[in-house]
Amino acid sequence: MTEQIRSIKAREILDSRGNPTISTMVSLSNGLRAEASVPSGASTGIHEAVELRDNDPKRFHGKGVLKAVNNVNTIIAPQLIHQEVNQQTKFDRLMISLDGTANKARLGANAILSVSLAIARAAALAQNMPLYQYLGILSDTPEKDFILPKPMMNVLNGGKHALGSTDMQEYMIAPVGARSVREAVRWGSEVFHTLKRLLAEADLVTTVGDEGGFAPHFKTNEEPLEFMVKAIQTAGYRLNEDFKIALDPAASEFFHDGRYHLKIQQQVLSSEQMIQLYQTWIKRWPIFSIEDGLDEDDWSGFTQMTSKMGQDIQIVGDDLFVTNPTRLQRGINAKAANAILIKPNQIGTLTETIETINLAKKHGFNTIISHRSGETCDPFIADLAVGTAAGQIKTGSLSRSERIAKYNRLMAIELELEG
Ligand code: 2PG
Ligand code: MG
Repeated sequence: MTEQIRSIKAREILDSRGNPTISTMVSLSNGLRAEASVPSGASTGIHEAVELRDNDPKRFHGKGVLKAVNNVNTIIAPQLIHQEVNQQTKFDRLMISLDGTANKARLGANAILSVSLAIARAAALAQNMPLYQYLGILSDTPEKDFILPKPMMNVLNGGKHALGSTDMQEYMIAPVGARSVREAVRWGSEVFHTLKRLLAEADLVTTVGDEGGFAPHFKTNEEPLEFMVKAIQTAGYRLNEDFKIALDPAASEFFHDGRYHLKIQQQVLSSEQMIQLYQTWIKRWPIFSIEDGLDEDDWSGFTQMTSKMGQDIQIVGDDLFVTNPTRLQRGINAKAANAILIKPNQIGTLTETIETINLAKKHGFNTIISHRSGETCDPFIADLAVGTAAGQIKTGSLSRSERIAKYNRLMAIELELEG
């Protein structure tokens, strides 16, 4: 027996880009309260569950979320109150059926997820348990398997997260040789600040993009790689042993009419040519992971890329899979990747998120828990990464509090687990 839910109340808040998003508070019969908020993407996959927005041009340029808030307060809440809080799967299934659509278009995946996450946090609190421990129970992850995730840190932002920069969206450093999250964060921060100095010395701007990485006007999509390598070495670290590089081109954003359009170099490439480009890159730079290297519906391209490069590097599906077990199963069958990015708001409930993680693991896919480009300071994904033993996390650069909140939470969990 755990506590009963006394009330569920949603409200509109702002995300890190200053756009509205939803936050939900669950109160329990013993007075405990837990809140969770939902992030929002910019390079969203077309197969993601629906983020319900008001489309009322008089408020927030149509981006208000009062409909989603109202759906929580008037449709979802009455169904859940007075019930024991510790029933995550039942509540998630109930919300899915209340919604009744395939992509959560009626109630909104943002509305549903805010309740789903707040319920989990409240249930953990009611049992006097850290959130990651409760998520371990929900995902059938034994505590002895808990691991701190290896981070991928997005130090150079482009694409939709920093207009005017590179075609490709994310250039990440991964401190693979660090022995703890504390060490990974320190190393990352040192390289980040070294990179800032190198950019300034080259007369490039050092303002940051949506995920806290720098976003200068590079002349090519390769130039960022040169700067990263130089920053890693100048900060006193070794390529490969200490740091590797990960990329998220978010290729759906520059895929039109069946071709990949790399604007800053005025190139128009086919799938095969994109794969060739990545092959030359992985020979030249210590790249160990490429996410969404191709368009979200370029299944045959992904299969080709995985057969050519999947032995050497991690091929990650983000927009390709949208944290959806059905799309992931298709990818497993087609050998279209060997890793999946996990974003709870792409699918809309915690239960489905965990199902997708477990399906991926069962088939030997790596799992990377991820933030969105529009975030809040809610560090839920840090606990999710530990409690599901995901292995990796992607939560932005070494600046901006909504990114740092996740690193700080991971460092706290690490200390707690060390005892
Ligand atoms: C991505 C994400 C997060 P967005 O493509 O992986 O980095 O971006 O949230 O804009 O979809
Ligand atoms: Mg991505």
